[in-house]
Order: sequence, then C-alpha cells, then structure tokens
Amino acid sequence: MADKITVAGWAVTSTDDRLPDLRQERAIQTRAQVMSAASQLFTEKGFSGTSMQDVARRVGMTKGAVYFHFPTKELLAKAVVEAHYARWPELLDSILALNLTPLQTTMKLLDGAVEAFHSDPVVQAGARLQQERSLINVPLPQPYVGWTNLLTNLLTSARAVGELRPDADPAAVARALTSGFFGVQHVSDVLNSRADLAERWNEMCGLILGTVTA
Ligand code: LUB
Repeated sequence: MADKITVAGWAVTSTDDRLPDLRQERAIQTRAQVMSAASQLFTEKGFSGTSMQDVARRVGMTKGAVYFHFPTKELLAKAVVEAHYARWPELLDSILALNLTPLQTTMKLLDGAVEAFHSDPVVQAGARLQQERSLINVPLPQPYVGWTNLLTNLLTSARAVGELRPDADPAAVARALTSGFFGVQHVSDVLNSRADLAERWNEMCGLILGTVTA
C-alpha cells in the first residue's frame, strides 16, 4: 500500500468569482450541459475554431444562457481544463482504496488515465486545450507537473519496498512515464483517434518500467 499520497501540481486555480450562484439545481445542470457541449466542440474544432454561438447551438440554449455561466470563451476553456485535472485526484482515491502495492497503484492509475483519454470528452478537450494554451488568454493549470509529482511519490514508495531496483531514480522514471504517456496518447489520437491507446501505452509502459523493475 502506498503511503498517503499527496498530489502536488494539480492545484486548481480559483475559478473566476464572477460565476453565478450555482446553488440552484437547474443552474448546476445547465452549467454541466454547457461544459459537456463545449468539451465536444473544443475536441472537434479546437479553441479558435469554436465560438460561444457554436456552444449555444450544440447545447440547445441561447448565447445569453451560456454567457450567464461563462462570461468569456477563455473562462469556459479554463473550466474545461480544470475539470480535466480534477479527474485525476478522484481516480487516485478510487485506486488507493484498493490497497495495492505502490507499483501496482502506479500502473492501475495510468491504465485509468488511458481509459479516460480514450472515452472521457472532458479529458480529451482538456488535453487539446493545453496544447493550444498559447491561444487562451487566461492562466491555465501548468501541464504535466501534477502527474510527474504524483508518479515520483508513488515510485519512491515502490523503490522503498523493493519493486524498483535500488539504483532506479524515481523522478527520472516519473518524467519518462509522463512524457511517454503524453506522447503515446497524442500519436494515438492523431493516427487512430486513440482507438489503439491501450495497446500503445502497454508497450511504452513496459519498455520504461522494464529497465528499472527488480
Ligand atoms: C498528461 C496532458 C496529456 C501528462 O498532465 C498533463 O497535462 C497531460 C495534457 O496536457 O498527458 C501525462 C499523464
């Protein structure tokens, strides 16, 4: 079982406080519908190719209803990216509850990320928006660092219990896994719409961990 793993680097910056009061159930539902439609469109057409009118049309609301929740397209994109990163602590908690070894936890976590990148529209949109971050004129969460920090913590525990060779460098392996995952999901997306992501990730993960496991 991994020690209690803290997740640094996924700090979600405070969302704009001009957001409307979301206590009403209807407002919460509407906001979620707008986020879902925007995620589809950002994935299909990118940030620049998506207009707030496109979002309104996709969700079947007026542009005013969309602007009520998100005053600008930039803030809508920021909310989608933040929702992308919010997936990972939730996934981690579900896996830590299984009381696996640190290396098993690491591999199951990344397999869960594979599933999310393959099938979760918010995760897919967040990945594309991060690649287009230079076009989005609001601060976005820093990419990659959350995963690298978390994997470093898990792999340090794995080495401590003998699942990694004593001479393995957990931070270096974490950087390789993060970069490898980013690259594999990007290539799979461009070539196959992520249809072969699980196979390609198993290959990459095996090559990386094969060099450092006991
Ligand atoms: C991950 C992406 C795509 C890193 O952490 C991130 O920001 C990531 C989007 O930017 O891959 C590897 C898990």
